[in-house]
Amino acid sequence: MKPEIIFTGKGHAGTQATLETEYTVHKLYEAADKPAFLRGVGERVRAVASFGHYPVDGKLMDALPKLEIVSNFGVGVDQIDLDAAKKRGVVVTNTPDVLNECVADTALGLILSTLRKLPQSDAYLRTGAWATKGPYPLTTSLGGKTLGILGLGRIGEAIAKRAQACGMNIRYHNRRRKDSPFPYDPDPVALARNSDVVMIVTPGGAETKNLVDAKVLDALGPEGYLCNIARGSVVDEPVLLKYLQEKRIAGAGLDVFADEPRVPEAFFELDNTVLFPHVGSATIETRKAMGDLQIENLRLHFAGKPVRTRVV
Ligand code: 8YV
Repeated sequence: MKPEIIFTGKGHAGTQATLETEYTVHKLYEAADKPAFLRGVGERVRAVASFGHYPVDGKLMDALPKLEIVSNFGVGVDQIDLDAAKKRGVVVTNTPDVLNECVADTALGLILSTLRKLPQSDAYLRTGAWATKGPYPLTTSLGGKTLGILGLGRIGEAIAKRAQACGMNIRYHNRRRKDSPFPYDPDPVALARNSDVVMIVTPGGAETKNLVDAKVLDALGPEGYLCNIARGSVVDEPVLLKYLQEKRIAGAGLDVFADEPRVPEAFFELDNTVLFPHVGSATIETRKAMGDLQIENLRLHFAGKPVRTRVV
């Protein structure tokens, strides 16, 4: 008998196809009546394969009394209630490291696009403005500027390497200082005050919710830029929008948003903002590597072996 598992979201096609050959899969995201769906299958389900932002909370875990493991597709587990999992003895795994370089590439692309207004200059040419209005207006260089990394973990380190290659100086803030050659700022406001560009690389969740607020944006100032490759929840989004509209910061580059895939349309009107649809790790190679790791964690668990990348 194949173990019975649940998909919480429509995710990476190759990964889900492989899982459907190895397990009896129930697709929660397709259920019109989720409580009825869970009453129907919940007693038999031993694992959740988590895709996207659907909350894997205590309520869902209680509907799955035989739940043993939540295997997440992605490094961020802010949609999973880790305390609830711990309390119930449920193992949680994620897919770290295999995406570090790819996300860091996207982060550099975000910095380049935001400071050099690359998408805007592309649109300028495509609309014929180059021929009618002349050269695209000058923008600003990366070289010599200070990049403040908010959350210097493994992805943050990979971003720092790329930014240094572009001539940027690096500083950082973490909850705790780490062994690093880069200057440390004791809080996000100090980091923003000392930086030209702040790149958010922290985990999402309650601990970092609205960590970047009006005080941080005031410290960043009218010549400062904010980039976010982490989670939309880390920024007070309505405040950020207001600061961009009033040019109280110079610009923003955002790959993540508070209520994805819904993005406030007021952002679309802004010329000082670059918007990506959460493509940080979205390459063929990286998403396959993430899926392979998610699958491996499930296989190891059901073989009675230690999982590869355990969170709790
Ligand atoms: C993916 C991510 O967009 O790994 C994460 O935490 O945010 C990205 O890699 C996400 O995992 C896709 O569901």
